[in-house]
Amino acid sequence: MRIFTHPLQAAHRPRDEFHNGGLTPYADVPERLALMRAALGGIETPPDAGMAPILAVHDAAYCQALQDVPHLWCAAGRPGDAIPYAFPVARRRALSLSRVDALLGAHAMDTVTPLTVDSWAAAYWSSQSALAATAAVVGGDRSAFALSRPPGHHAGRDYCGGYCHLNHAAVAAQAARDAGVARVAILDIDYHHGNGTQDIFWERGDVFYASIHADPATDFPFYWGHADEVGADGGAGATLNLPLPHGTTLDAFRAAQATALDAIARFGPGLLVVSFGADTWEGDPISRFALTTPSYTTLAAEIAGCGWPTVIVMEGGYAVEALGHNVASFLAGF
Ligand code: Q9C
Ligand code: ZN
Repeated sequence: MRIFTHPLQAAHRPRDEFHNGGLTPYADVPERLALMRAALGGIETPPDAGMAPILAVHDAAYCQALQDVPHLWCAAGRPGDAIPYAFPVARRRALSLSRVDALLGAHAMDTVTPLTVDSWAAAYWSSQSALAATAAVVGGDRSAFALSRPPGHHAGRDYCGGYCHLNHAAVAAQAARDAGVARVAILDIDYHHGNGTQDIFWERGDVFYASIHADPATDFPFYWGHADEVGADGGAGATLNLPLPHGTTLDAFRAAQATALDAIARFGPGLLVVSFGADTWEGDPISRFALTTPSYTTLAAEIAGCGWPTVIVMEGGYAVEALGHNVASFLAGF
């Protein structure tokens, strides 16, 4: 299986995230990439497919804000990384606001996703990795892996959040559509609900989104991923949410994945994008599921058994020392 990642993905290194009343060390450390690289062989650097496939999913002003905000932050003489503190929760609309806090808050959903001057390049190349993997699969490969980092599934068309800036899985799915694949499914098996991916395709019937995740009643992102969210308009019925409780082990996860795969089979995709997070692992420092390293081979084999051409995109997983083994275990199932 071809694997894509770019060295600039490691440049993004925020110091802290703000939650639970204070600053704590940022969980999405660049060492995640080094350990995944070490556990996998034959990694390729993606070609640069430019902005067009990113702008097919993301708002242009948002992409510009991601690039401008860290520089405006520095120019304002601010210490540390750029973290928003005010959010337009009511009557959100396009305003051209020059103050960095207003620009940032208008494009963010939380305070755990600081921006640095290197964030844009890391996110951009993570999307390019996803695009290279998609091109390989559209070109006839059975599967390919985008070693994306920072992750993507919490990012929406015009907002960042949950350590995510650009939604690589959405960029991959849209690129497959634009390459002529009529129906694309996304299976999201990160511990957290992929609110950004769901939001981007909420009203679309051509891209099916299924997610298995910790119940948002107890876990981030709280406001999305509840079982009654099924999409709307042309996308009504093309979103499937399967929340699970803390302590979930392989058997219950497998049953949920079987439900998701059945729904995807009924949808009939020409290509599958898997948003894969290893934060479902028993030792993950910010999560509460109990999958083991061998669990991932089992889950992946069941996905592979469905026979759809598959693009795998890396999302979360914060037990850094185990991450390489968990990713290698998942890819072994293919
Ligand atoms: N106790 C992804 O896995 N929660 N994002 C911070 C931790 C944010 C995770 C609080 C988790 C975001 C892609
Ligand atoms: Zn996650």
